[in-house]
Amino acid sequence: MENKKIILSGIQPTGIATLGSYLGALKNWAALSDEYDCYYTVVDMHAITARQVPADLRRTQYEQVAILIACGIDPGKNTLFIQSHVPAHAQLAWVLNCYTMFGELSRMTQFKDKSAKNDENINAGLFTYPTLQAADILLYQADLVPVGADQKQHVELTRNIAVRFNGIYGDVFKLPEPYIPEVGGKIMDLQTPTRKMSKSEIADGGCILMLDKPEDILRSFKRAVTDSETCIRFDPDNKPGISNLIQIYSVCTGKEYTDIENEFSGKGYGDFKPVVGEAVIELLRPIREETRKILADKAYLENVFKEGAEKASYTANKTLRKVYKKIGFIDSFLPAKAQR
Ligand code: ATP
Ligand code: LTN
Repeated sequence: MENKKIILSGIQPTGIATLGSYLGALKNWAALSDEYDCYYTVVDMHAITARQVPADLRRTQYEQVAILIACGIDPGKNTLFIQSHVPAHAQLAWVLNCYTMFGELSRMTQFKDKSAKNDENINAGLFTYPTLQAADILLYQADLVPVGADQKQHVELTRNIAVRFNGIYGDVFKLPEPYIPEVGGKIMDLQTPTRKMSKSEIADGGCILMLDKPEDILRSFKRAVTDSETCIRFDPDNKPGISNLIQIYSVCTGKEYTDIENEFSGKGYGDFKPVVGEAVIELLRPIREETRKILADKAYLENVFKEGAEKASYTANKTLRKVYKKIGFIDSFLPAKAQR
């Protein structure tokens, strides 16, 4: 355990995770979980940067943790926890805010996109969202951060903050690397294939959620927007819809793009779309069934939350104590050492 490299990643409990989140991030979370010492967190504090219905937020946190376990992440071997259960995240985020520049945060594309979409609620939390994410990562001295391509900029900012802090105080933080899959790093919406598939845009059927029923998944794939040609060829600039389907089929089956093009040469979109839909259904079926079983045992999940928070706090408080000491806060008022 001690010599393994460390992974941290997070997912927002703002709804059921999408097929995009699964292929871009969660699939890797599970694949890496035997080889690394993994900390996976459900980031409720990030979620409230957009207005949430409290009862829905509470429910989706249970669902999200159940989905992670159903994906193959064993809470006995990894640390699975809810962000707000470990106060060190908020504490380090405040410190890091004082080492992050206004200009840096203004350049974050996620902030620009989200504030453009919701100009009624451009709150300070949405602006400083990346410093809380940096705290998530740096508290655990993570080597790797498995995420989708959209999060690369936030991991780069995290490195910049860490370099700045280390430059002043010595080696406090390890510099993390993003881990983004070559295929699947950016799954596009099935109705608007020039836009990332996202759970905040589920209205038009272009988004597949991990717990969707097989018949709904198949219907969404049959209706996927393509182009006016007929040939199945990977060309994201000119054929974004069909290229997205090829990408999805490739991650589901492990087949190369050229093999897929050959397999479907001479066949039409009407043949290809349901085959991709079926591959996704089979990929998600065991996860959906297992999630339902896990969700039936609330006491088990609450025990996972509790043990996860204890394990995470132990590591997080070690880093926080070091940071507080370096910046000149007085030791004796630091949080008591957590027991492991
Ligand atoms: P929202 O759309 O509400 O902002 P999201 O779906 O982008 O949320 P999360 O569910 O918190 O955000 O993302 C969890 C992980 O999944 C992140 O690592 C993110 O990069 C990845 N991810 C999300 N959507 C996609 C996608 N369409 N393709 C690949 N990876 C994705
Ligand atoms: N910002 C990410 C979620 C997130 C995260 C993290 C990812 C919060 N903290 C730490 C990796 C590491 C998102 O919007 N998907």
